[in-house]
Amino acid sequence: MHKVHENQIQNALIVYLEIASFDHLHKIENSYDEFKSLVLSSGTNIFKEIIIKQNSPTISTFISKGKLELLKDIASRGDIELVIVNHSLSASQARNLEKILNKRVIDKTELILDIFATRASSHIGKLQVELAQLKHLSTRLIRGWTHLERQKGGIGLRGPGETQLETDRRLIGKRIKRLNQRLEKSHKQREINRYARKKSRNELVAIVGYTNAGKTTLFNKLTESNQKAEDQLFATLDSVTRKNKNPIHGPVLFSDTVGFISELPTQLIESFKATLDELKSADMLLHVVDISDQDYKVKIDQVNIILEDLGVTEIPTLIVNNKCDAINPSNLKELKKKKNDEIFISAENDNNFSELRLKIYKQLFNGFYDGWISMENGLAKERSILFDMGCVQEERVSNCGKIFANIKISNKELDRFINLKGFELCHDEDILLA
Ligand SMILES: Nc1nc2c(ncn2[C@@H]2O[C@H](COP(=O)(O)OP(=O)(O)OP(=O)(O)O)[C@@H](O)[C@H]2O)c(=O)[nH]1
Ligand SMILES: [Mg+2]
Repeated sequence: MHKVHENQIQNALIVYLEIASFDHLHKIENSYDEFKSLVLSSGTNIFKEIIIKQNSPTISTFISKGKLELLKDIASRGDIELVIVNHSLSASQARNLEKILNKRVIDKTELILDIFATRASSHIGKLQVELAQLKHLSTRLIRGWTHLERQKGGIGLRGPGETQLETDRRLIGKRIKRLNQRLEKSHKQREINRYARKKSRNELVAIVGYTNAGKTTLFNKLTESNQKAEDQLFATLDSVTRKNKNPIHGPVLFSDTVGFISELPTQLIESFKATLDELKSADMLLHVVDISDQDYKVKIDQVNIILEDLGVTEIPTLIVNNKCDAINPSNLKELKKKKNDEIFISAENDNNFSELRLKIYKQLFNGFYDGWISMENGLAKERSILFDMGCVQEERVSNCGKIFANIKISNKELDRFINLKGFELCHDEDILLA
């Protein structure tokens, strides 16, 4: 499989193709800015970049013949080691381009796969990326990809009498099977963890959104964590789940997830599906949007498409418009007026997330009870649960041993106690009488 940068940084010619016949959406999906961010995130050195305007893609090489001559000329100069194209190419298009340019050609899918490959750090993440890479590779093999033939010996032993291609395909098939088995095992463990969470009554809030929207920055603030947040695409690959640090808000876990991108390679979605399956068990989604991005609307749609694909559209979702510091105040005012059921924050500069937290807790716990309760002295166990939960703000004991406690608790949690014999909500006056 291609590795754009295994040890050393490679010099790339990046080719940005603007296709006039593509519709608006398709153009944004392949925007120059996003493409450049992807290339930079992969750690490749942009040796030269070229913008090509073309009416429509050609079948055999995507790039038109005339432009290809020009490109060939540029690619043959200097120290260019590979050519990166801002579209997804078919196997034969990529192969034909490589033949003509005599350079390795990386398309958008491979670029994303490569970024994932270098970012994956957990056991499960690495397996998922390898699986996606192999699946991608096998589609290329089926159509007669010749890369492996060039790196003979790289992939393993060869059976007698078989062609290189058949052997490669068989070995890849085997490896895919083994990876699937190992992944299944890891996911079983995760399922057990998920079950434990349900049992412990923790609510799960998953943070989702387009890559680079600020998910990790928000996650860090909400959970006082220190995950890597960077101005890079796909800084986060592995989901991380942490407990909320604000105790009065009840037992909430926040989960930071891998960012989405338009045209996320299908092999990646498939491989990550099991991890993303965790989203299904979330009680709420925070969809983080970079509101300072001029293409934010398209990106919201792209994220929604993926959420739909993952089957999580039923989960209550709150749109969190982030990076409000980066847009002009009058625009912000307008946007707030238009989207009054959404939240506007700056995860980086603004520590005051009280409105956000309030919305979350309202959704999860159906609001709060903040007041006095009384408990007969037989309810010692319940009393200690309330203390453990950090709900008790003040406590008084009457002469006859009845306990009065001033608690702040979510209505959902309160439900556990409300029907117990000897447990009652009371008014402040009752306390005075006690
Ligand atoms: N101006 C501004 N920048 C922000 C804000 N929040 C995050 N950023 C920046 O946006 C970049 C991406 O932030 P991350 O938190 O890594 O974004 P992410 O959504 O986790 O990205 P991936 O994990 O790569 O998908 C970083 O450079 C952050 O510093 C904000 O409120 N305002
Ligand atoms: Mg992140």
